[in-house]
Amino acid sequence: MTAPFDPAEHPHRRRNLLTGEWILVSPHRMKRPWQGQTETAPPLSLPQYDPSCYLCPGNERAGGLINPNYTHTFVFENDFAALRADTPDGTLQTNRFFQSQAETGICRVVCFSPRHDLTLARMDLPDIRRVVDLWTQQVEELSQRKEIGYVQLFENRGAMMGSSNPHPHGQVWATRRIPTEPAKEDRQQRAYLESQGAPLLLDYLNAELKAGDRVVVENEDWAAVVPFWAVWPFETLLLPRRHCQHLADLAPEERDALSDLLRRLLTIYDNLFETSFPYSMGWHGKPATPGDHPHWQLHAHFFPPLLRSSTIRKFMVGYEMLATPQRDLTAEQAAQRLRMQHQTHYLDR
Ligand code: H2U
Ligand code: ZN
Repeated sequence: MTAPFDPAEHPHRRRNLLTGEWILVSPHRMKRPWQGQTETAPPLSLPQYDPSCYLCPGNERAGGLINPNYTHTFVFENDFAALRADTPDGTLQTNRFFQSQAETGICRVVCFSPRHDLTLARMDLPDIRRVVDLWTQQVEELSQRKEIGYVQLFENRGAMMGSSNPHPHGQVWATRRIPTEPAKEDRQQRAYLESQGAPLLLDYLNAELKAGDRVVVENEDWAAVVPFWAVWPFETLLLPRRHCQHLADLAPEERDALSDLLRRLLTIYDNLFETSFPYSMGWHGKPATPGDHPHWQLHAHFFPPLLRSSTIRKFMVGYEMLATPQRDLTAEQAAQRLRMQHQTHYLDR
């Protein structure tokens, strides 16, 4: 006789409600040996100012412009922008096989701090709050432009995630059209509101808080969970408890609470493998297209690549590329590992 189904032991599929896509969970595979590639851990200490860094105050950037001697945050137009505001509009191709469209947009780089050696996890709360304010102000300003349909804020942190520079920074890409991932979330959230009469992610968060086993950290206004459908080993989803459609909806206290939650979550991440934890993170909120978007709930995704240590990462290859994303460690096991971490940074202990 076989034992009854146990999600902590047996392979199963889980559905990502935000995309409508399925992922595969294979908990029994965690014990397999690893003889593959290992990564180089980030350097242990960096200088506070690096004369060769193109983001440090007063330095010359690759495009030849000089950064001001900024004291907190600093935003500039990306010198190698992927999109331009002045690209002529129009559908280039409507051929059945060769379809293309002109796309316009604005790309900016946002420096979180003048200090070359810091990360968001290592910054003081008032300075993290300044970053939250900066993100908010970028979303507000860019969403008001009639030629912008979506504002994507993101951060690539660490060489492993392709970040070009350790100086704490993120990016903003604002586009005419809604990009692929937010468009999937738009469809899923809209369908849920239409059928259930409430925003999907508000109902989802309440269900997660009730279940408890995927919650990582929370405060009065925010919670971070390893989503039920997480693909990356230590992926998290950060959600406000109240219905907020985008960053500009947050009250001042909610921005403070967000700064607190970010600091705690990122400290937990750094403590997990005692390293400056790499990730790609970004905010998803309501599009800037005309009309109301009551189905939208603001959230941030954190996608960290590390699996077992500061030098062993998960690869999204083979089956993931050709069939469906797969993970070994369950979301519940990952959340438990994260919850066990100190909320004081290992470098401060
Ligand atoms: P990462 O977030 O992946 O590190 O990228 C940093 C961005 O900074 C990248 O998009 C831009 C690059 O185009 N950049 C400038 O705009 N000016 C520079 O002098 C170097 C890098
Ligand atoms: Zn720097």
